[in-house]
Amino acid sequence: MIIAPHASLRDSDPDVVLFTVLRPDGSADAATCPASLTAEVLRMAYRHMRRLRLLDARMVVLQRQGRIGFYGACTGQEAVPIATGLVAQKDDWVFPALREQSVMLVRGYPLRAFVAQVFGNAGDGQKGRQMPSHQAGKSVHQVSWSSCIGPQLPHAVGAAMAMKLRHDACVSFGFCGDGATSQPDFHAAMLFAARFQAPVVIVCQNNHWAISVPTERQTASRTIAVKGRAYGIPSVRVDGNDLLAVYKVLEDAAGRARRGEGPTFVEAVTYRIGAHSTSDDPTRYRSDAEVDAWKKKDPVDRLAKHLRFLGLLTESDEAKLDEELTAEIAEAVRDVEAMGAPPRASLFEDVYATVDSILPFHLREQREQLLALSPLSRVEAPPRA
Ligand SMILES: Cc1ncc(C[n+]2csc(CCOP(=O)(O)OP(=O)(O)O)c2C)c(N)n1
Repeated sequence: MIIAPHASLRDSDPDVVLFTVLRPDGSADAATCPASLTAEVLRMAYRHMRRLRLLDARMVVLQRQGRIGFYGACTGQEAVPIATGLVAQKDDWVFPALREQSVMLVRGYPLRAFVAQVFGNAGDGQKGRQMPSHQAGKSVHQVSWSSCIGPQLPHAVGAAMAMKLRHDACVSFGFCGDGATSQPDFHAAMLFAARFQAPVVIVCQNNHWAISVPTERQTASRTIAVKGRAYGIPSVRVDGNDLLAVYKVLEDAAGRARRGEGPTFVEAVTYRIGAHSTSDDPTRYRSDAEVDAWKKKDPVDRLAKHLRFLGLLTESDEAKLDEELTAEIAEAVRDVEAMGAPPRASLFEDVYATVDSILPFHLREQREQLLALSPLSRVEAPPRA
């Protein structure tokens, strides 16, 4: 089992023990702090955490202003996607659930293309076909967030099996929320990953709520991590708001997968500070007191405190960074919002390998009809019978 006798473990019961590295005073446990988290990586991690925090906030405002249709923020859960982006290597693959879209930003996906996906316009690599926030990026090996809860896990395990069969030293990262662990897909993925020792890291972000259903109503298991142990997968329960701890656990898990030692299951204990999505009002099912208690454990604040403790960040650095990131996001939004809709003809692309030679005659006809419409024409719906 990965669950190991670290000095910072708070409870000797392996079902509930929570791995942490950061201490309340901002220092880190030297015995467990990963050596690869150099000052440079820590600074980069903080930059990505702040950028994501500001980006999510901006996108939620745009939705409220009616400028985008939908957004799924991960406020309060930034440590897991940012640590994943830092740990993942170029050829690894990422299969996100609802809170990990930003992994691709850490892996070099352009901010403008990311924002354009939310607008679904001509700058969107998915040509406006996916729901906003359901990001995907082939260049950074990230598969789309699935609206259905759970299927990305069998996909992640399947991709891992392909890597194994091809003897690629790559890792597949699959994500889910606590609610998704009640889905059959979760169990199929865990069973298969364990039985065939797939090089996969399955991460459950336990943010305590599946929309309005609290975790204690979701499952009778004592923790989520114990479910991995039942399948015979080394499992670890980590403080999901402690970037250093999450990084360490993911780095170890990816190393195991790369060395052919099989899957790891991670329960990252965290909290969704904001709404489930812009379609949700969490004040209807949870108390302000609960939210306020978790705000005190904010992952971005905790990393900032650590950087201040190490002398790597001052108040003026923080202000300057926020100013710079806010301007970067504002510029991206301004540029993207000015883009037009995706070209009409793009509707007919991507289903057939080469559009002109293989597109069936009826679709060719429809494409010609669509292209013949003047730019401002609207296709009128037929009158109701
Ligand atoms: C198969 C399926 N069932 C139900 C839904 C509706 N739904 C969307 S998100 C969600 C909750 C997901 O909770 P969790 O897995 O804990 O992830 P979180 O949103 O907390 O990150 C539900 C039930 C869905 N999208 N797909």
